[in-house]
Amino acid sequence: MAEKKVYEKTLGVMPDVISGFCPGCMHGTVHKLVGEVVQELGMLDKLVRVEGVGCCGLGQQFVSHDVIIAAHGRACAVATGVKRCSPESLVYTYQGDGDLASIGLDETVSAANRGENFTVIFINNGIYGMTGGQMAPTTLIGMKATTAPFGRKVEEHGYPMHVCELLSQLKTPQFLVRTAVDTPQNVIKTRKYIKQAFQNQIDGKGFSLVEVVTSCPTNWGYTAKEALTFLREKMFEEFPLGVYRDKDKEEA
Ligand SMILES: Cc1ncc(C[n+]2csc(CCOP(=O)(O)OP(=O)(O)O)c2C)c(N)n1
Repeated sequence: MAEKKVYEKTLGVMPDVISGFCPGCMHGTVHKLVGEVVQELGMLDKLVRVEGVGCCGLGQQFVSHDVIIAAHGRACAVATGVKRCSPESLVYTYQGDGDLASIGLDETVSAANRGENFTVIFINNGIYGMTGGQMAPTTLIGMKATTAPFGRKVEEHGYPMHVCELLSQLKTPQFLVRTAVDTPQNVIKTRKYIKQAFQNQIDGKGFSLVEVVTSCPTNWGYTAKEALTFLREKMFEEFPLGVYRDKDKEEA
């Protein structure tokens, strides 16, 4: 039977290597969207990625633009330095929930509050992925983690943290959105949001954050298909998708 090509990587955006991510992981989709959008904006040669530690920190193997790996949680602080020293660069951080909302929460809130002019891509998979499934600030109530083997309990661990809602209490951020890439429609929406977040930076509007609620089949203990069901039934219930702040619309 003749081979039929069903997928091709966008030239110049991603290197021609086999993805090292687990089956059902959504990092690859988000990497592709970032690259394609910035290519469309004609800024690929100016793009600098500051990545957090974790599976998010594997990106340097799978993207074709410049990458700085920040110490765990410090991506927003490093991105602040890069963007302030090199304002012509298009800078984004790429961070997991452990990185952005736990060890790096101060850096995230402070950068958002200062209105730093860069873009944040926040991958919320409800767990510490790379290190083997420890509880993250975004782990759901009752969800098992290696550090919460009987499931997250409110009385011991508090409620899941909602980053878009938290940051929307600040006056400064320009754009805060929570989205997903589980269906073609959501991929199209996420593409639009990522493009807006980068366009905001090009226009000097300040801090934009795109939270992508994703699955981690390996550490959730599900198959890729089961993880999709969990994502839609449980994760989206706790983390409603939508625009939490768009200053352009507020001012219009
Ligand atoms: C200062 C410091 N503390 C702890 C670690 C160990 N560590 C590496 S990755 C990681 C968790 C990352 O989880 P998350 O940010 O959710 O990213 P994911 O792997 O899910 O993409 C931890 C705790 C480290 N590298 N540095």
